[in-house]
Amino acid sequence: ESGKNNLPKVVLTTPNSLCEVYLHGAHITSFKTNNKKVEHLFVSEKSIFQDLKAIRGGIPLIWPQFGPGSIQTHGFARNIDWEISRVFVNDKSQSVEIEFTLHSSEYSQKIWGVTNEFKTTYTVTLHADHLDLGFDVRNVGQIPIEFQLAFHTYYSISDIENVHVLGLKNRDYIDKLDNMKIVKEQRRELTVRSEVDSVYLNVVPEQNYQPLQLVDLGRKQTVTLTYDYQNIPDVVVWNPWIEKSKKMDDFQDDEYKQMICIEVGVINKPIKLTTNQLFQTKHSIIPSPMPAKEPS
Ligand code: TA6
Repeated sequence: ESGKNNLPKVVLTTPNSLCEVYLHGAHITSFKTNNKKVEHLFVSEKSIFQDLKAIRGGIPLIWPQFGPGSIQTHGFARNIDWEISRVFVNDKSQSVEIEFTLHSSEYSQKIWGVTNEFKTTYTVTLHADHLDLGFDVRNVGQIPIEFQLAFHTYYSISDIENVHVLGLKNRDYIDKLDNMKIVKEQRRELTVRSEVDSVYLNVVPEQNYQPLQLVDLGRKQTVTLTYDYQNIPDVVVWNPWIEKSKKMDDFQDDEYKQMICIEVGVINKPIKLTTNQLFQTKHSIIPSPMPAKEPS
């Protein structure tokens, strides 16, 4: 169907859940559970739905660069249209799956700077109570390709003062607000009371592993983020706070209170793919009602 600004989008539903994806950037803009009543993703009221511009919110696909790339910040995958290559309804698991494909083109080669030949597929699987994302890249050219990847998810929250992130204690992070200094995270509960832009490195399970979770005391809800930590081990936490929000033309000044980005990806050590090599990874977003009391 046609979405904002008449951009084409698909809407996936199960009896309990809903997911909306624009072909532009294969960009997920809505993921609802609880009988389609609870929206887990934030999209800015001022988001601009037009070609060559990323939608502000939802799950931007950051590929093949994270950060200031050759020509576009955060790569080109989120700025161009993908095509739908498969839809699959799985009655057994009560899920519905859609696959998007992006082929290399002169546009991507211009942006990427070299004549890379790739076939990238992005699979979105909506379950009754969670969302599975799969991202595959095959190098179908004659030269090696190198890339970063991040699922740049904007979570919708009751208020920034009500939330904290679990699972990052004792992890090293690059503080992008302090000259890329590497700092060890001391906090079990990571709260946000000012601008934050941190790239946590190699967040892989250790003994008595605390899963990566976003706890929202206002919504009485926890979202657990699971991911293929061998391939996408890095985790970014970002909130623009007041000053940065004012500088973003596709973001309202006070919207920093309603969102937090927790982005799983591979940033610090880019992936290298030789001819015909296949990279595959996956990431799941699993909301659940918060336990009556925090596990001790
Ligand atoms: O993931 C955090 C970040 O890299 C921030 O530095 C900020 O630039 C944010 O992404 C949004 O970037 P965008 O290009 O979508 O405005």
